[in-house]
Amino acid sequence: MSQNATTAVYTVSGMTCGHCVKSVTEEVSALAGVQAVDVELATGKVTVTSTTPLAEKDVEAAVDEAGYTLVH
Ligand SMILES: [Cu+2]
Repeated sequence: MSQNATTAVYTVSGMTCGHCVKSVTEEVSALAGVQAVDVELATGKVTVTSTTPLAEKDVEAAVDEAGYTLVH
C-alpha cells in the first residue's frame, strides 16, 4: 500500500446480502485512485482506501449507481 494512501469510512444503507456488498465494492472500486474497498454488511460501513481523498459526491454517485444510498 502506498504511504500516501488515505482512508475514509462511509455508511451505506440498503445492503442486505453478499450480492449487495459485491455491487457496492465494484462501483466504488471503479472510482479513480481507489486502492481498496471493505464493506461490512452488518453495519453498512464502507471503508475506502485511495491514493488521494475522494469527493463525497463521487462516492455517493458510485453507491447510487450500485442501487444503494450513502448515509450522511
Ligand atoms: Cu443483496
